[in-house]
Amino acid sequence: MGILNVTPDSFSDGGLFADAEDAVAHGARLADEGADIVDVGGESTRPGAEPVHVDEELRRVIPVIEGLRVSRPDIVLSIDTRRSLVANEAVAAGAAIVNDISGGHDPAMLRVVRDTGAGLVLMHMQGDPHTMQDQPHYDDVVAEVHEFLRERVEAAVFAGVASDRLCVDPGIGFGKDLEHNLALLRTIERFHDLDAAVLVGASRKRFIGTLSGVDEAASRLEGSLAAAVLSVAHGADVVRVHDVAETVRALGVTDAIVRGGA
Ligand code: 9MG
Repeated sequence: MGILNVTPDSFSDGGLFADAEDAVAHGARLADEGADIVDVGGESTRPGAEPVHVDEELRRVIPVIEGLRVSRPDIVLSIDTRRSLVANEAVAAGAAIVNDISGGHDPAMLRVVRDTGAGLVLMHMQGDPHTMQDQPHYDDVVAEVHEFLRERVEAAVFAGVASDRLCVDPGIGFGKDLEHNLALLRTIERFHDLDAAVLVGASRKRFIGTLSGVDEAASRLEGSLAAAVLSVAHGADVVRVHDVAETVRALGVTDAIVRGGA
């Protein structure tokens, strides 16, 4: 899954693709580099980010989804949003998947996904982007994140979303400190018993900068590759990344070693 942030303030590429035409061109480039899915987001979720008004979120993402649908109908698009209204409009415009970092917190989200037949990524987050890194706390991070996702999968299936349309995501960096992130990355296999695909998003995140000593987010390629490779080796089905070409090459080797997929 390639990341297409249409925001002025995302942590590693904020402002780069805020113009719809540039964003469409970048989305096409991500697909050409090997992304199976392009994830379009109009609200920054970096720690400390302020929420954006729904009209502004729609203004950012809908022209990009429409532009990609017309120019590149071959690309599978996902919409990165917490709002059912945005999800609904985005699916009508051409998105096939809803990537919801709140795990379906908006009461109408599961109904929108059911009615549109979209796929759904349910992610775990402690708190919200504005406050989530203010001393996150867990007694047992893996058990608590697993239980949250189990409950959200159950709620989605109860709401009528087909279980083969679901993906779960432990939410690396969302209300988690370094040790929480590492504990989750070491135990990715645990999430497979939830009967959904498993997605991991670690690309360029702060813990990678901390571990590799790289301050600038856009320069965290090597650490991001290490996280993607190990996530897939431990059973992740999807990795959400900025550096698609490099990740695809690294995962080709990973797949051959781990699964004999050469
Ligand atoms: C939008 N977004 C930012 N980080 C993410 C992650 O780790 N997972 C998912 N599903 N979405 C994310």
